Amino acid sequence: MQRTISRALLAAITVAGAACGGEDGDTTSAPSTPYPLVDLVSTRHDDAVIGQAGWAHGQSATGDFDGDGTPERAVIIANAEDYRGRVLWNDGQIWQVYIEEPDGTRTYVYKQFLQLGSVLARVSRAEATDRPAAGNPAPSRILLLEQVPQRFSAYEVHYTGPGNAQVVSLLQRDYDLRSLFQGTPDP
Ligand SMILES: [Ca+2]
Repeated sequence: MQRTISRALLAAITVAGAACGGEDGDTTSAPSTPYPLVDLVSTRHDDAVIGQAGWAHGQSATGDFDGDGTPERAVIIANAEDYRGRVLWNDGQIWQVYIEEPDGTRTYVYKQFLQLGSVLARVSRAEATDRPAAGNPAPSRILLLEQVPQRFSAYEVHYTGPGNAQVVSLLQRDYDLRSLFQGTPDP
């Protein structure tokens, strides 16, 4: 079973900005954050999974992202080619990020084609203020750092269960990033 972020959520975001988007029957609660919500799941791209042919870039991390005491797996993949065990990058790749429950249910939070860009994913332990109640496990967060030659962005994923995830935009800023660091090893 595969689920993506509700399209109704995007409509609610468009109308209400960063405010709580509950007016369209959205049952998920907006994260308590001053940052705006964004929908980064493009419907142009079919769901892909780690290890799938043609998706040579795949990394995963475990964490309790919904705070229910059971770990899920977060996965980031890109449809880069593979040649003799080495990842071959083209000018552009589709990048996808999803959270997978132990039963295999996947919730996609990111699907984007990036031209000359990349996404770095990290798992963050939640701060104490994020704990829903004393004694409850604090949910981990997924941080996504996205860079393309003209923009640098940072996102935080809030996952509350299968089919329920929201992404807040911590930073989306236009830059000219074409001047690269050079050296060894090649980053
Ligand atoms: Ca969990």
